[in-house]
Amino acid sequence: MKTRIESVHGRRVWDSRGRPTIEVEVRTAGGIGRVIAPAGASTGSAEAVDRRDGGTAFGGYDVRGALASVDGEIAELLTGRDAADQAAVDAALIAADGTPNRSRLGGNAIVATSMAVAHAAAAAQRVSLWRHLAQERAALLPLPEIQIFGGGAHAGRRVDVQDFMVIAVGAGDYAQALDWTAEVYRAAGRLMADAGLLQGVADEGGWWPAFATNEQALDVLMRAIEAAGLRPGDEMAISLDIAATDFGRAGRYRLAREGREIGSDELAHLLLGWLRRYPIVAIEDPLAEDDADAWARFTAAAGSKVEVVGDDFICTSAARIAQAAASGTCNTALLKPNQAGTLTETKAALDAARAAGWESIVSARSGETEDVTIVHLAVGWGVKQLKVGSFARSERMAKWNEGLRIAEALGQGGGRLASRASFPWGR
Ligand code: 2PG
Ligand code: MG
Repeated sequence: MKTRIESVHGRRVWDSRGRPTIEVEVRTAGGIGRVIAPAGASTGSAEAVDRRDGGTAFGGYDVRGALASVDGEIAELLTGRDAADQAAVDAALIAADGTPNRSRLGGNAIVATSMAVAHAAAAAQRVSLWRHLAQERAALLPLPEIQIFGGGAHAGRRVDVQDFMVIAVGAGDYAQALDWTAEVYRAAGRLMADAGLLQGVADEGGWWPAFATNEQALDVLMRAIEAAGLRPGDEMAISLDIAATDFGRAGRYRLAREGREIGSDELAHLLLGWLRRYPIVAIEDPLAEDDADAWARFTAAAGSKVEVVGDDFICTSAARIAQAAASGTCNTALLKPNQAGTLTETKAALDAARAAGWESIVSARSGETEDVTIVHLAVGWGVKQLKVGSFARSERMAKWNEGLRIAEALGQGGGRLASRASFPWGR
């Protein structure tokens, strides 16, 4: 059997924040699968957790323990199994770990293994992972959601909002979406430098701003879109990740920039004001993960054309999505494989989102590497949107560039996107 797993090997490598992480290599007679685990900074409490060594070396972020899981228990567990049976592999990993949050073997060890197994199965068929996942389905490229400014936990809380992003809603294809975003990114950097507001780049490659308020960021973003020769709203829309779990608890939110604390309704009111004043089509984690009632009120008030995206709130969990759908707390799922734990659980979350009539966005983490697996997941599963951080730094560009390669392999020149009318804001 070409897909029989012959060996599983872990390797300690480094991520985009210069922290140790795990690469897993799965070998079958038919080919090799290799994946590097990413790592988040703004995390939800229901996520699968990475196993880190603690102590003083590398700030406690070392992964020798997780590495031992891969080379020891995990290798023993999977050797001889069929890499083509992803569900069985993932079930075995989950059962062997035995904890609800993967803390024993390590979420980092497990997610890299799970995805490396998928790559190995694809390699044995001599196809790329996206094609292996898409089977006969006609594949589309995902519409990119790209960060222009970084804030929150990714930029020393220089602004409260974590991601100020753009979505090229008027782009004709994937390549054009990247072209337009590149111009907006450049224009934003130039405007900020001219105004003395530029302090380098944040964790995901977005400009590290010295804005006085969150609104100033939105205003500069609008000017950057116009300076790039694009029509805000029509051609280039705005998307925000508030990442409110990072600065809110028990219905109270601390706006560090403005030095004040506000309640859930006040925060919702502030954000709804932005939705009226700026062409915002998606807003992620507008409230904290422990503020479900306020989420429901916000989502009802934001209306059906805005994607209200659950990240920390949902943690890529099928059960949490079903629950959130029943209570109307959001309408779009952010899908991060390392939050769910395995590929099978990530796909289950996508299926739950689809069953609820939600949109989905496949997402990278703030700690990334050259690994491009998530692009293959988005294309292979037919997910219409992809979030990877900014338009700088090679751990981000590797993923945007992989989309261009897939577009070419599909014979789609620029890379066909889902029709505008298939998105909530396009209806
Ligand atoms: C998020 C991600 C990516 P992190 O909050 O959506 O921007 O950040 O990986 O730190 O959770
Ligand atoms: Mg987020």
